[in-house]
Amino acid sequence: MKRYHVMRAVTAVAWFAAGVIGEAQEPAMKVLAKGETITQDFEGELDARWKLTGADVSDERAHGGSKSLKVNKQAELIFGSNEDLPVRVSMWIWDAGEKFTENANGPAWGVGLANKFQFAIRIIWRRYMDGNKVYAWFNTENNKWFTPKNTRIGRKEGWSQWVFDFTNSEAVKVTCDGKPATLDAEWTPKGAVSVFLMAGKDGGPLYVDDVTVEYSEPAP
Ligand SMILES: [Ca+2]
Repeated sequence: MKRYHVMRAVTAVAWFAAGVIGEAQEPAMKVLAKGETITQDFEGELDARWKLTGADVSDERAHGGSKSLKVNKQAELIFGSNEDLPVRVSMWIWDAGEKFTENANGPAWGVGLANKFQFAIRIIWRRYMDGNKVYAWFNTENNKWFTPKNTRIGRKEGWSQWVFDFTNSEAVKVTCDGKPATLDAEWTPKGAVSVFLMAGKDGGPLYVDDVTVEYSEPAP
């Protein structure tokens, strides 16, 4: 027993010496500054601010170039910290076109908020919301993923460009190929700290391409 503890201590010292334990600590995160833009086309190296869990660059589909990010579980590009930033987030999302006849929870894409909740579009199907025809939106501060709201944007198979525009906090907009989603002010955030992507148990993996996050200087 004693010998076992000594062995563990020796192992820990060896790891520390090798830098394994030291490197496991999170490096200080670089927060997006005013005037900066992040562009991710998944053709080259990924921005270090991505946190990928069951997600990887794939050449199965692409909106631009030959690759996209395939999300089987979750991916988050964290560009802010404890304050929602008035950014404009744009991304191309692949809708596999799958149709449902009973409750379904498909992929979700949107933004993470400073309060640790998410504001996202999601493919779902409920008896009271025909997710074969429209996309739902959620603010997970409102009852997690149990309260879908209707974007009134029609489902479309293939690639679509989604924009989450917080540049005017009094008129936040979410659009799909330029069409505005129906939102309600109570659950519409004023900004974001990350790009948030999540696969569901239905609707196939989520593919995303050509992500941009712009933090513009305020208009003069
Ligand atoms: Ca690409």
